[in-house]
Amino acid sequence: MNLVVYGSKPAWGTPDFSPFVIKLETWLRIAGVPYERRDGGTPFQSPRGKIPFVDLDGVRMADSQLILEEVTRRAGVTLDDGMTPREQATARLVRRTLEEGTYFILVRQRWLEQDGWQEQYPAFKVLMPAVVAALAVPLIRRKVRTAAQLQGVGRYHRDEAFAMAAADFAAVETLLGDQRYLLGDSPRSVDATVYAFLVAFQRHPGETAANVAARSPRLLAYVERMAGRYWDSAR
Ligand SMILES: N[C@@H](CCC(=O)N[C@@H](CS)C(=O)NCC(=O)O)C(=O)O
Repeated sequence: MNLVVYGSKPAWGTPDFSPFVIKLETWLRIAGVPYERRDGGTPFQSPRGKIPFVDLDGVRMADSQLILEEVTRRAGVTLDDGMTPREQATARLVRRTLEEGTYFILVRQRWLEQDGWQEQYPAFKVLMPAVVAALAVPLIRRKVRTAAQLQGVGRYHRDEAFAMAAADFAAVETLLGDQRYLLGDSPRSVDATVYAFLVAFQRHPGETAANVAARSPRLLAYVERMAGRYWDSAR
């Protein structure tokens, strides 16, 4: 199997701007599936208009979850074998909470809050030539603002939004308890998502309630454990 993963670029001491790229790469590392990583992927090159996307045996496909499910089939990955129905349900709900809920609070922090934007703009604009950035970045930001309104995260007060993400991380922390990984002694697929969103909030320079909750001693220790095992510890 030949697999090329396209991400954007590392940011804030994490492997990628996009938590979904971090998720996919972390999952491939947990599963022991070799891949080649390429920086500079853009939504315009992706069949679903989002990153990550991959070339899997020469066929381009997108969506971190659909990619990992296809890789699981092709490579015979057994990472989630033997999980009880209750563990499967927990994993699904945690994954979708972080990816479809908490994610939009991350987007809001980076793109729509003044303090977040001061960090985001200089880091993001270098992804493209300066003339393109001057035109494209305001357009992307307007699109993000509209998306935040439609999705709903843009309709909360700032403190309400960050309190929701903080509560998501508190729930993850409760499930984790004293275990090494979310569901016990060994990592499962869901740990790739948990790691991605925790590392994104932990290492972003922001100081919102969400960043603070993600940086609890137990969640910091979890990320260090994952990073030490699957990434060089700098990331
Ligand atoms: N469900 C997708 C979500 C991917 C996603 O939202 N990627 C963002 C970056 S974090 C993106 O490419 N956004 C560009 C856009 O929406 O135009 C996955 O799991 O891959």
